[in-house]
Amino acid sequence: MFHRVPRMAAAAALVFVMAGCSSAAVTTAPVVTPAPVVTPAPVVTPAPVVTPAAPAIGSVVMIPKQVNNPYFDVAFKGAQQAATDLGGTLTQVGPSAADATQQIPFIQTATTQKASAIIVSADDATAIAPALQAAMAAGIKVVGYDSSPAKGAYNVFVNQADTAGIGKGLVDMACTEAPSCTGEIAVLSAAQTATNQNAWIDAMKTTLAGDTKYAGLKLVATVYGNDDPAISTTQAQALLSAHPNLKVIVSPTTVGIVAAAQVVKAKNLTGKVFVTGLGTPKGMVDFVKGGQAPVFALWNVTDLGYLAYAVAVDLINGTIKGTVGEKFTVKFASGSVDYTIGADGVVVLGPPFVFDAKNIDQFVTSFGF
Ligand code: RAM
Repeated sequence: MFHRVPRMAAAAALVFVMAGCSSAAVTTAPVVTPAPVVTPAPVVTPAPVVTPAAPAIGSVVMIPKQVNNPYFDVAFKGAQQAATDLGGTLTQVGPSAADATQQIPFIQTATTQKASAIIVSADDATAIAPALQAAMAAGIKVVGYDSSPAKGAYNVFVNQADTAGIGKGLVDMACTEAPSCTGEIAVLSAAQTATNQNAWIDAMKTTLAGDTKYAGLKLVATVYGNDDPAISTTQAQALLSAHPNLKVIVSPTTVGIVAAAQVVKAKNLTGKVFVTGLGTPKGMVDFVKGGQAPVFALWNVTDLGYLAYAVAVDLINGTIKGTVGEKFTVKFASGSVDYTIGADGVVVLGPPFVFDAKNIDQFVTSFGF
């Protein structure tokens, strides 16, 4: 095999020989090494990176227990903010009374209109279950919030707080308000069929029976105001007439607690009968300051709506399926929170806040509802 000597290399070798043979100064032309011939690399246009398109979020329908309840308006605002942040279009529709029979047609219409997700607070867990299962069979994601549909009739239920914790919190607040944690207490609830209300009342009974600390408290009645201001007022008045020794009305509903506090005030029973439960800071601030309801609790309802919508988006995208142990993160305006889906597909927003004279003004401002 022959190696070709490049021509210029040969010429350079020749110059060295000549310089070595003679002492005479020989001027030689400088050896110019030509630039190597560079074959330009072919221009390769990189293949575009193809990211599979995320499914469009589409239309999400929010169905509260009832539409004319300020609590659900706040949750809807939170969900609207999430729709702005995460995409999709959101509508809220629902019955004007907290009634499952009236709630079902809204679920059916959302199914016919091929919503991508339904976010629903159940007026009655089992009554609305078949309509929700039909929606799921049609490929619609179902997210329960606030009041749970029956198991198997939702993909994820967004619970506002731990149920047993709410029950214990309600009893503890009644214990604080009743003189020496003693006397008759009664519950003014919402609809008789409301899953969340009934679960909290059951948890209250478990708490009352489970600790001698509460032995002095006697639960004498549970009545239902249907989350209707007029019915709640009548029920509160009836409680006071039927139980003249009543010390505390516990109302785990934002509508009932206001009605009860108004009745106590109007009947000049301030300081004799106390009200507690779950209410909004704005709705209750005057009664905290007026002494009718020194302490009560709630969660951030705006965040509840935001979380429910974020879960719907993750289900639509397929990021989560609603399986126990799945993790996801939600970016609230206040910061990111990590969540894990628990037993029965339940996600818990977080612990509730307790309001009293010391912090109520601050919460009226920070919550804004
Ligand atoms: C009412 C509704 C709702 C409940 C709140 C605290 O507005 O009954 O379901 O979670 O109060």
